[in-house]
Amino acid sequence: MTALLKDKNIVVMGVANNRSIAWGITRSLYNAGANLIFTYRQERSKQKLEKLLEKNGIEAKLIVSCDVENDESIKQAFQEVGDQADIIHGLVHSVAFANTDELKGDYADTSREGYLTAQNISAYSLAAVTREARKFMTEGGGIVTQTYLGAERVVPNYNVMGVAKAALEASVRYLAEDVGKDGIRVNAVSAGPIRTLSAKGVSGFNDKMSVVEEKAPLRRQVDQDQVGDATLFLLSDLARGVTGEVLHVDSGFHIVA
Ligand code: NDP
Ligand code: N5H
Repeated sequence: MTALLKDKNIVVMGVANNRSIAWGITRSLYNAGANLIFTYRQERSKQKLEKLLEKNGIEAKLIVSCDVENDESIKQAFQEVGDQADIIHGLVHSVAFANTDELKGDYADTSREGYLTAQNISAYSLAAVTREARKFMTEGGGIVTQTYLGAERVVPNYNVMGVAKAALEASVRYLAEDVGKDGIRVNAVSAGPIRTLSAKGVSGFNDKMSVVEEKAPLRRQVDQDQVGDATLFLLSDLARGVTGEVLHVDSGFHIVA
């Protein structure tokens, strides 16, 4: 593939380990020639990331701490990125969180606190990071987040996260309007089920995976590399006419009744 992102500075948020969707995205962006900047929340994620980078011969331009629940942490992180990189050309938002006890049973039983936590980390954070990143996106660029079909349809157990993803997808559209005048595009990838650390242990995950193999037009699982390449497309100039869009990378599962 041609170096679609040669010399572009791209910030990647949400690598926890080698199974993370953000790690699949990292591989695609690296192969396309991008300079990579990473943010992490937990120290353990930073250590995993450093090992992965070393093992794969990838050099990060910068690795900074960023807890998206905290405005000051976001401000500091992007200020540091701006100081070191000067210009940001792209941003990958691949973070979400809900308490496990809210990811089962009735959505009606969601606590106020659990609802706010899911919205805070999984949806509001996209607006907050867009606000800070755009200050340094002086040459335009792309922002891509990760969503799931549970935003559009009732998927058992996804519950509070489905409502947070609906807010995230609406945010993609409102943010696209805000930053479009600066030549910045905002899009989402809606991936089919992929076994990651977040997905591990949540009830109903295995069933969701097998039904994709049975029913999706392509009759195969989705993997991190497919999401990585779609994210690369959305960040690159090939997608220069695309903004406010939700692109399904799900073997076509969402079109089937
Ligand atoms: P991972 O567990 O690998 O990644 C989740 C990431 O979220 C971790 O890196 C975690 O960082 C980060 N995170 C959580 N809370 C915060 C916070 N307050 N501040 C900063 N970072 C935070 O799982 P996935 O790769 O599966 O998830 C990535 C995205 O993909 C999510 O938005 C998810 O909803 C979405 N998605 C996943 C699908 C799947 O089947 N796996 C399908 C469709 C969408 P740390 O560990 O350092 O806390
Ligand atoms: C219908 C399904 C299966 C049921 C619902 C799953 C929802 C998962 C989303 C959230 C992000 C999972 C989550 O927050 C897990 C945490 O409570 C516990 N895990 C952690 O704290 C780990 C250590 C860290 C790294 O995780 C985070 N997030 O910080 C949906 C599936 C078919 C598809 C899917 C799994 C979608 C999705 O959005 O991830």
